[in-house]
Amino acid sequence: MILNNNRNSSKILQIDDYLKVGKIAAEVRENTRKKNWIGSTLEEICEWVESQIIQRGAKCAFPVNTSLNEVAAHYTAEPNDQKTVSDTDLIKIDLGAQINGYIADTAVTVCYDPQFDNLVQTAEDALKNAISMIKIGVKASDIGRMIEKTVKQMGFIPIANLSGHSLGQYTIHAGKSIPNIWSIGSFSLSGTEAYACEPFVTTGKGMGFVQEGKIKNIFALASRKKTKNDEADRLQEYIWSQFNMLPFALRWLVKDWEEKKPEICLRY
Ligand SMILES: [Co+2]
Repeated sequence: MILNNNRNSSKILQIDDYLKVGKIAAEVRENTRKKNWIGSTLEEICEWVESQIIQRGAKCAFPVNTSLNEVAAHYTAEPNDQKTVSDTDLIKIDLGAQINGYIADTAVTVCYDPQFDNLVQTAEDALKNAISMIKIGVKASDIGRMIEKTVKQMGFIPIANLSGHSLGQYTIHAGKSIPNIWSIGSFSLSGTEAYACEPFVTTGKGMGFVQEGKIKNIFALASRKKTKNDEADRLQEYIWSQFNMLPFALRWLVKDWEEKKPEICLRY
């Protein structure tokens, strides 16, 4: 996030929340990086990381994503997901924490197979180089150019249709993209907005684009309206009270929603 020097504005509270939640997310990410996950199920990873966020006094801004190998992003464990990490897997663990709706969004790639060390290191370098240029007035397209250059120099390709993004209160994707390649039609970073910068790197064999997968297990309210089904309405109120408009996992509802099966209500 970019801090404005003008601290006597009403933004002070939100800056404090951003700093607090950013510190929490970074700590949890580093602890996640250090742990040996070989033999753990995706569900165990999600629950451990989510509990680390909660223990530090923040809430989850979205379900922890545990995306294995060719899955680039946006997969959270299903209820009782028994997929297990092996020593040849490469796993992206993406976590979000929020305080009063102000979000820190960060990720780490974990891999125990040395043949992918360069790939993982390249993603780290791309992020470091991108962060080093971030200040008020910098064009998002120039950050994309830096990410693309760093990645291609190492013989890999950036994923063009995944990107970083602006963050709003209770809003993960607040409308602006920080691209992973140079692109036209860009905006300049402002001093009153938070951004997530998210380089994704793939091997030279890939196309550099992701496709939609089949499994859908992350949901969010798009609007609040009556469904003509009492239980579904109660679930909707529960979702609103717990997560606002932020994403949630079926896994969370299965654990905490005591009425009828939440997967049935969700269809409404
Ligand atoms: Co993000």
